Amino acid sequence: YEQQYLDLMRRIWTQGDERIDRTGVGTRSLLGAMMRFSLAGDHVPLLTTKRIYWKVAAREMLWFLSGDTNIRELVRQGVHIWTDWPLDAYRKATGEDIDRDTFERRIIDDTGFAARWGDLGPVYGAQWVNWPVYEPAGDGLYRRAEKGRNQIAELVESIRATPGSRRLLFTGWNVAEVPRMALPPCHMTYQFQVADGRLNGLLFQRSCDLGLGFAFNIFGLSMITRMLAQQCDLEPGEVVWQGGDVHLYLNHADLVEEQLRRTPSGAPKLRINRRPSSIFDYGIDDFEVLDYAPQSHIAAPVAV
Ligand code: THF
Repeated sequence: YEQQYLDLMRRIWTQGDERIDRTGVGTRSLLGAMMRFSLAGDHVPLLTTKRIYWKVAAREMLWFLSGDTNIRELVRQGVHIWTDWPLDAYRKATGEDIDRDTFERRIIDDTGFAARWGDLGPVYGAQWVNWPVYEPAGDGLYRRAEKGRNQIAELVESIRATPGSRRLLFTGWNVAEVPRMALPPCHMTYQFQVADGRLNGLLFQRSCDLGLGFAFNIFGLSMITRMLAQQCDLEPGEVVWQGGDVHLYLNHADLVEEQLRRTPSGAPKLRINRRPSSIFDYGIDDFEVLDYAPQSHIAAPVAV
């Protein structure tokens, strides 16, 4: 199954359109790609041609579902993948040449600092479980309702009540709020389908860092599909990944060349050890990956 990924990587590296992107690093890029992976028999599309820290991806997914948009809880759990954006904003705003570790320490130790500098704006979690709703406040004015829409809770209800629906989806792309986000959602729309007692999951990702982020995003899609299936008494089916702008950063040359020399090995499985009482009650210890014997980790810088 992983060959699809390596083939796409090779195609973009050799044929992608080279341009300077938003980050200034430069990419080779292609518009439009699709991959499919089966989740049957607990299989999970976890890359084996390099080690993926799947617990980092799992903690990130649980953080999205909690509705949190501040990096503090992630940093507390030893997850550093979102630190670079607040750190960059802090450095630009203050001119202070603070290093990453010191910044993260202050986020953990100082509640006020975390509130001021650790928040990413109304990103994923905010839209997933608390999409803003406005209600009439008289005189043609509207005010923001105290409680927003919980797309995830509504999705669970919809899968159970109307499994044949073509509207089983949630999205982070809130047009009105995109300008206030530290980064507009990359993995932006998730859609589900019930077929023959199985739950299939699809992700549309408008922008994909194929060398780094993809592995996390496909694991996240598989994980939430498994969780939803469990909550709705369905078997896991397959996951479909659709990429918009799929790219490789030019400073990932070593990673790309090394990974393309490797051959996929083994078939990892994801096990959920418990059935929590709702989609919001899962914890990291509920997840276990089996039969994962990846090849060595390949370090690569993240473009901010
Ligand atoms: N920006 C860019 N340029 N790439 C991305 O993948 C990306 N994301 C999120 C938001 N912006 C992005 C952040 N997610 C890593 C993994 C996921 C990230 C960001 C960084 C990363 O550095 N992974 C390393 C080390 C993991 C670790 O230290 O635990 C790896 O080797 O996998 C895509 O959602």
